Amino acid sequence: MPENETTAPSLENLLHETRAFPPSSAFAAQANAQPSMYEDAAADRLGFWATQARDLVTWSTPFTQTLDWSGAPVARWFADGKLNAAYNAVDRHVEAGLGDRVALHFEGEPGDTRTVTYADLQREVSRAANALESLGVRTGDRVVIYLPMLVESVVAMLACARIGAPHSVVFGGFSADALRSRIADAEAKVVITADGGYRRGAPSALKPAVDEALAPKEGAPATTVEHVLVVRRTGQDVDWTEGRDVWWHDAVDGASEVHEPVQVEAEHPLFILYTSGTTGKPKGILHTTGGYLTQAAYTHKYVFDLKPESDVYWCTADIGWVTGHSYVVYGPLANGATQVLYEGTPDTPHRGRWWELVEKYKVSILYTAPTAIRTCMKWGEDVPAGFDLSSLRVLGSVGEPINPEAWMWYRRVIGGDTAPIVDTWWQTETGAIMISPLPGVTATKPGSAQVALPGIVADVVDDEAHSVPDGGGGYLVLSEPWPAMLRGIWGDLQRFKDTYWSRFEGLYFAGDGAKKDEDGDIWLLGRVDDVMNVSGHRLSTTEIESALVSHDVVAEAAVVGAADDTTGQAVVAFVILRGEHADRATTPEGAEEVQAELRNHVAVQIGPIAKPRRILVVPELPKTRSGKIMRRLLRDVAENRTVGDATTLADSSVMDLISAGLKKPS
Ligand code: 6R9
Repeated sequence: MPENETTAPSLENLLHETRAFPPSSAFAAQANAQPSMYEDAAADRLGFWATQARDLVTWSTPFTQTLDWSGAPVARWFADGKLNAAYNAVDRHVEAGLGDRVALHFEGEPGDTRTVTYADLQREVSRAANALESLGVRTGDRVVIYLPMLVESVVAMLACARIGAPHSVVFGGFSADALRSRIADAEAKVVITADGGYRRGAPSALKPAVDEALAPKEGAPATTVEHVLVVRRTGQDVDWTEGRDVWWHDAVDGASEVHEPVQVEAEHPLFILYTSGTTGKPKGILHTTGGYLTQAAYTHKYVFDLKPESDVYWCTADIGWVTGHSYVVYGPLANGATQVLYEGTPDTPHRGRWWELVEKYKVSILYTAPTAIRTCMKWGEDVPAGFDLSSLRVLGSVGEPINPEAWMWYRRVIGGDTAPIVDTWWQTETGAIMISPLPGVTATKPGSAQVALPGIVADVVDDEAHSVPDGGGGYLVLSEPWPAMLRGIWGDLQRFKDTYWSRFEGLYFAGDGAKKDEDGDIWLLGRVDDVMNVSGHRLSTTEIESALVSHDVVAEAAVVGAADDTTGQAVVAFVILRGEHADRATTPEGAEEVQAELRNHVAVQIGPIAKPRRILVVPELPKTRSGKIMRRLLRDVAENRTVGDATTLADSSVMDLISAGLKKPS
């Protein structure tokens, strides 16, 4: 077992979890997935993927070669084929006579709605692609998208894909600084944003963060951005830079609704998505077109049992996360699905908002995160009980391990005790779902992602890379290349190799602890590195530590993720104040003031999502002789446990000092 895995308390529960829910015969009889898929893929893995790529994706130039792994660990899938991702997501459905099918049921937080058919989407995406081209965007140029959940967000991504201009979506909750560094790293030519979006019943501005991110800053390179395209959503006032800023409606509404999609090579970059790593600098995860689209469509069809003619699908993820890319935009649209797109928060204007939407649109497939489920559990069963949820027939979970209790609640209260739950394990890096039950085939187990999908090879290994026996625990690895795998870290091939391929020879190291049960099913146990998972969002301890240390009063900081019932993990920070500020924290009021200041500082530097739940001012940090902070011990403190073995500390009295300090009334 990895020593520093983060979810130790729940491991005990997991080991005793023995319930299983076999599929009903009625579900199995109509299921897309068949048990034979596992055998087919095992017998001829590459042939299996080639079949998926031909069946689910339309190629303008068919590929003849499935996988080229000669440049490992950078894979080339379907490399001599050509295609366009936006054409696959939109135009081909219109050409097949499905133009009138609803692609998006948009629901704004204030209650405004918009119904977008595939034919509408084709016109909108074409107009937006023409508008981007008139702003100078060409195939290969990068476009940063910083938007709330709007129809325009989906349109913007597809317009980029139509031109072959890789997009990089930055979550709207990230700060100007985070946005600046991502724009700079991607060397973006255009930024697409909005005046603001609706959040918890009020307009929340976005454009000022873009203005700040693009303003000249000492020590920062001059920006590469030539234009900012601004969607009018809330109507709030915005500052305007003439010549640079352009309203979306001015550029897009009048543009031609005819646009020829650019057919790109399968390995042409589709997007860059930044994610937290173990060092402070976010990693630009690079995905290409053909393999990514194949696996996004394949997983969406089989894992969710999608029947595009009759299902209404809803994935609650924001497009700023990879789940929004693969399971709001590319997977569902490639499969011609009808989906719900919701702008706001689950409790605005009331705590039943999600369930109201399920009832209103007769949602049949719901894909969400454990943190949301636990929040709903906290609000009580009465809330969903007030709505008709009988349309739901498949439930999905993603983002972090789902504890058996939340799984059972999800099944019983939301799924009416019948809808199968698919607990889907994957990462920004994997591009699409890798480990998940298949509804209609797998007998599901509460809390386990269970089995690698047909075509995927995963294992759990020990420190020496040996596969652990059933019942054993270790590290999750992926043993064979897969179509949607990342093709690298933008501009940093060495970091790609070091991060994922250096731990175990020839195996992809996912950074997650896992165990195999007696049936060989996989149970995920959380991160084994210094990446936290807060409400299903990855945050780097190092990144938050550097943000804290950049504040004048802080000398040193250590951040840990402490187990939290609702958010999975919560950020807890330990800080040492600089000598000249040390006395500020000697009174409870003073300490509170410092804590508030630091929390805001982190929000500004990274984004509100990274704000520490608790900040503890301490006199020292526990360090090993080599100077590495022993986060395990701090986690013990943060989770109110007896502090574990501290013998490898350079100074073993440090923990007493910390514990004593914290016992003082504050
Ligand atoms: C899709 C996504 C990836 C990390 C991953 C793991 C955790 C995601 C999970 C899960 C247990 C699941 N994770 N799904 N852990 N069970 N079903 O979340 O991508 O934001 O890159 O996070 O999330 O720790 O390594 P990303």
